[in-house]
Amino acid sequence: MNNLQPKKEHKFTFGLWTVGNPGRDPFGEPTRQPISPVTIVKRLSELGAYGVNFHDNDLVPIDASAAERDKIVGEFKKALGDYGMTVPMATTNLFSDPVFKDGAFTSNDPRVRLYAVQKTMRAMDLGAEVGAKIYVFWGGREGAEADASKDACEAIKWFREAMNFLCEYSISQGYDYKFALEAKPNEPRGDIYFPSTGAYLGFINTLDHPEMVGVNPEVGHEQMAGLNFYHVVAQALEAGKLFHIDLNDQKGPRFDQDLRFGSEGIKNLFFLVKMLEEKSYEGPRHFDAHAYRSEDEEGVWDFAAGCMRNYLIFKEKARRFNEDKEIQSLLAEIRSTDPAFEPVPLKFTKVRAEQVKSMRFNRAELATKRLPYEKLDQLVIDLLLGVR
Ligand code: DIG
Ligand code: MN
Ligand code: MN
Repeated sequence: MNNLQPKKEHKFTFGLWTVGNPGRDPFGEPTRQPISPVTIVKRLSELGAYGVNFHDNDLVPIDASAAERDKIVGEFKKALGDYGMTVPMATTNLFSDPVFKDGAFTSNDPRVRLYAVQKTMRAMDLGAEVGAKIYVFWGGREGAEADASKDACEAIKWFREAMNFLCEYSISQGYDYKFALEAKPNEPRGDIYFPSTGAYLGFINTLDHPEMVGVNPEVGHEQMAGLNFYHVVAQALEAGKLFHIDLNDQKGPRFDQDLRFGSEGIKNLFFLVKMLEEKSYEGPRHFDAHAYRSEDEEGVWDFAAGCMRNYLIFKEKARRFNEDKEIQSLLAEIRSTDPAFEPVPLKFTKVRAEQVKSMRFNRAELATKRLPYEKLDQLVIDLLLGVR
């Protein structure tokens, strides 16, 4: 199988925090030395990536002076130019600093809520300065352990007023951002508000500028809730709200593993890639994942290469699926119906309503239709395992 070399046209991106993850976890200290943003830009470009993303503090430390900020941003912008890399997305770290211990936009303390908006505006300025056009919001601390502590309806209102204010800020600054909301059911909070992409799709329509706001589904986050990620993304894509996507992998419902893309859920991610490619998703293929804690720095770059390689393997397998005569003939059989059947278009008119109501169906006969899904699914397994 050739054409597995990542190219800029594939739009593969990584967050500075992903390949820069030092291997810390809740039960252990870092196992790797930090990697500078300039080194990350260089190495990812050499691997064939298209761009990098960042939280404000991945690039500029929270207490950096204005002069330090300008120096860091200057070096970063030079590296982007030197290595031909872009910054499609930026986001805010509203979860690491202790000030956000009870949430950011949904903190019980109005001072913290306003500080979170201020921090986000400054991070939006930074993102715009390096060309980002997508702005992600992951509310990692927007939630609760003790529900007595916060009125969940009030928390949603606080979140909405922050989003409405920041949409207006983007418009007033001429940043032309597309906001992408990222869901997660829990961790680090006991429960996180807006636990799934579907929850956000319902929330977006309550905003003042719903047209500016979409979603950023992450594989592992939906799978933590036991959901089928391919189905989740299909709804977002079909609604025109897939503004960004966080690709990684997960061994089913457990803590957020952020594993190398394609390392676990092979069949589900195959159908995901097939859909992204065939439904002309135009956004970045962002890997929000990190290497195993046991890896050294070389292993980090093996991890990054593996994410992109697996995406391209699934893309090539999708091409073979579409060219596979046996698979396509089975699909034609499954989707066939009685040639004499005259369907009624479900575009309502009173005439059509009467037509549908007066149609005669033979339930017993309909129930006899053959559905060779076992054979079809086995052909997919054969395809993915390289047997056909
Ligand atoms: C975690 O999955 C979150 C944070 O890493 C970040 O805010 C967002 C950006 O993709 N994903
Ligand atoms: Mn995650
Ligand atoms: Mn993410």
